[in-house]
This record gives sequence, structure tokens and C-alpha cells, in this order.
Amino acid sequence: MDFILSNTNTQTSTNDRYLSLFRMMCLIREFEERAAEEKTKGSVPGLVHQSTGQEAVPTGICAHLKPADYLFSTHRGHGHALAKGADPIAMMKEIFGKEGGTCGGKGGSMHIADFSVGMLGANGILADGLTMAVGAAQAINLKGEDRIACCFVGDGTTNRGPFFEALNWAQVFKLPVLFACEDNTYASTTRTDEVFAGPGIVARVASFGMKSESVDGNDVLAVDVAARRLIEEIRAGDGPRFLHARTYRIRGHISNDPLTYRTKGETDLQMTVEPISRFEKWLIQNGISEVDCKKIRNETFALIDRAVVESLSAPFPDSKHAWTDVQDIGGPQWKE
Ligand SMILES: Cc1ncc(C[n+]2csc(CCOP(=O)(O)OP(=O)(O)O)c2C)c(N)n1
Ligand SMILES: [Mg+2]
Repeated sequence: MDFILSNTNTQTSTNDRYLSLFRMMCLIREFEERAAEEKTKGSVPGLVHQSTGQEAVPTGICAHLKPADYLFSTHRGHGHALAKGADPIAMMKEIFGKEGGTCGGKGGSMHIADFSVGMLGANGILADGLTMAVGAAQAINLKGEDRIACCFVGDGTTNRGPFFEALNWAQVFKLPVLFACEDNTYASTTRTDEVFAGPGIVARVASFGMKSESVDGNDVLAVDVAARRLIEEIRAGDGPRFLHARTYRIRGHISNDPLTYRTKGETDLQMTVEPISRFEKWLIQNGISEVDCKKIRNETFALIDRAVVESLSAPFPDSKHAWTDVQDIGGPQWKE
């Protein structure tokens, strides 16, 4: 992290920006910790995949996306949706399957979408978001629109066929899409490097002739700088780009994962470089007060607490709405 804070006016707005990055990371962490807690208590149907330790990646990238840009996500997508601007209270209700959720409580954790902020959907099918993002980017080009598409992808998913199709098509047609790989070391219970042929993800991307950057994904400022650069190039019409962020999944694959495939020592070591306390330490060393950081942590705690309380008391959707909003291809004639 090579940014220095000072007390000039320009720096005040820079400091505000750093604090907003910090706030977003805290929001994602708190949101997922509480969602997983409620899952354990039995209030949440469906699975909860936490991205604890990976918060710097969506935070640094989505800071450079505009509301009009399209975002496609994965099964581990709460952070992506929050960073794109989805309402945390409506998202929590969605995870609880309640009325008032971003998809009326009918999608759940792995199908969160909020079209009003360009978040076009999480996705439980690995790699399918990539091909959808490429389709959206092709539509953007055909219509001559001023926006880009972005899609998150896990490291393990880069072994699936649609990954190769998506990169190839995007590069051939020079489409405005950012592929953002969260390389969190694991694919479920498997270390990805044990099942990955060749010299690595960046080399695979290079074989398509696509420009990429590989960054420390636990350093929000490194992600921020790389994302700004790559997104500027995409907006300039240079075609697709790939951002490879090296990070670590501190929690299990799902909230009740017994973690028998790795040692506690490994996770403890990763805790020493996890992005939130690391950035907080840097902020304090560079002139932001501990009180300001604490205030942000307290505010996010209060907001998520409210989200949980409201979600618990919200009603389930009325069964008469079961067939609305579930497809957009002309209504549910097939049911009748
Ligand atoms: C097509 C498909 N195959 C298998 C699965 C089951 N599955 C869910 S997550 C996962 C591992 C994904 O690993 P990675 O891409 O690294 O993402 P991460 O979970 O680490 O975020 C698997 C195999 C799935 N959801 N979809
Ligand atoms: Mg992974």
C-alpha cells in the first residue's frame, strides 16, 4: 500500500474514499457472519457461502463500476451484490426467503439479483455467469451502449469448459467485459493447485491474448488501483481484461463445513493478513483515527442487526405470487 494520507483538502476526500472502502469491507463481513449465524440457528433456508477474507476484491473492483454497468456473480456472491449497491436489508430478507427480499424471497442466497443497481444475478452453476456476462457485453456492443459487464469467477471454476468459451468469445469480439477471478486457494474441499494443469490462471488467460493483472487480493488498495486501470482500458474500447486476485477463504466452503481438509495453523496464518484488520491498521498508521474506524464498524453492525431483526419478523411471500417474477419470457403458460 503506497498511498500517504495528509490533511490537505484533496486528501480529505481521499480519506473519505478510503473510509468508504473500509465501510464496504466491514459491511460484507458483518452481513455474511450474521447470515451464517442465522443459518446455524435454523432461520435461513438454503446454503450460505461466506467470502470472509475476500472482501477486498469486490470492494476494490465495484468501486469503479457505475450503476449502469452489469454485474454477474457466483454462488459466493453476497459481497459482489453489496459492493454493486444492493440494499443489505432487502438482501438479508432474500436470504431468509422473506417478502421484501431483492427477488421477493424466491431466489435465496445463490440467486440474489437486483436489476435496479445492475446486479444481474448470483449463480449456483459454476461458470455460467461468465457466458452470460459475455452475452451481455455482446449486447452492449451491438447496441452501442456506454457501459461494461463484469463477472466474478472462482479459481476452481477456471477448470470448467464455459470459462474457455467465455474468454475466447470475449477476446475474438473485443467485448467490454472484466473477468474478476477470486483465487481463494480452494474449490470446495480441494486445493485448486492440486487439480490445475499448466503454469497457472494468468498463463491460461494470456493464451487467449487477453491482458490481465495479478494482485494481492487481500490489499484493497492494490485491487482498487488494478481495477481502475483495467476498467479504464475496457471503457476505452480495448476489449476484455482479466483481474486475478490472490486471496483466501477463511471460513468453510459452506457455513457448516467441518474444515477437515486443512489445519487450523493454515487458517491462523491467513488471519494475520486478512484484508479488513490489515487495511484498518494501515488507515490508523496513515492518519485516520481509531475512533472513526470503530464508528464505521459499529454502524455496519447496527445496520446488519436491523436487517436480521426485520428479516426475522418479515412474512414469507404469499403463495399467490409463486409464479410471478420467476421468468421473463412471456409468463407461465407451461403451468396451465
Ligand atoms: C457446474 C457445477 N459443478 C459443480 C458445482 C458444485 N460446486 C459448488 S462450489 C464448487 C467449488 C467452486 O470453487 P471455486 O470456483 O474456486 O469457487 P469458491 O467456492 O472457492 O468461491 C463446486 C464444485 C456447481 N455448483 N456447479
Ligand atoms: Mg476457490
